Amino acid sequence: MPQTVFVLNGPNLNMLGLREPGVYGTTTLKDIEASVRATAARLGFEIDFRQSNHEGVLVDWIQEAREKACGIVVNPGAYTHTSVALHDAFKAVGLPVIEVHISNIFARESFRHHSYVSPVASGVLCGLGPHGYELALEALARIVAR
Ligand code: CA2
Repeated sequence: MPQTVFVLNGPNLNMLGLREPGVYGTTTLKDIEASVRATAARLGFEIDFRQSNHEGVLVDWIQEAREKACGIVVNPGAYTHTSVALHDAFKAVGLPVIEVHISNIFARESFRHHSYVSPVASGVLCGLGPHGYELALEALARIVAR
């Protein structure tokens, strides 16, 4: 039976490609979902791709992943820099987590330099644009095959 990866996206990522193309490019979240699904098909993963603007909904989905997924790819959006709740949820779920950021958060404002998610992630990809999502899946494939 194929293994499922949850690909979770946080606040405002539904706006990708529609605003601020100078920072985030012109690729939409739908485009990212399509490329993630193509990569997953090659790697033999099922994908559950979701976006929410609500912190508690993301916590619920992380807990749901415990029952349904072999790993999580997450772009937590701005909650990256604020959310102890996401930190605790990832720690509790005990699944491999790859954190993705489209932009290079270290080349931006100092408030983006700290992540509450990174200490509980298996790996972090940032600044590689939407391609980071595909690379995150590749990394997860290696981790779950161990
Ligand atoms: O670079 C990333 O992927 C971020 O996670 C994106 C977040 C930001 O808060 C993080 O610091 C870095 C913001 C996502 C909002 O995306 C928008 C896209 C278009 C228009 C407005 C927001």
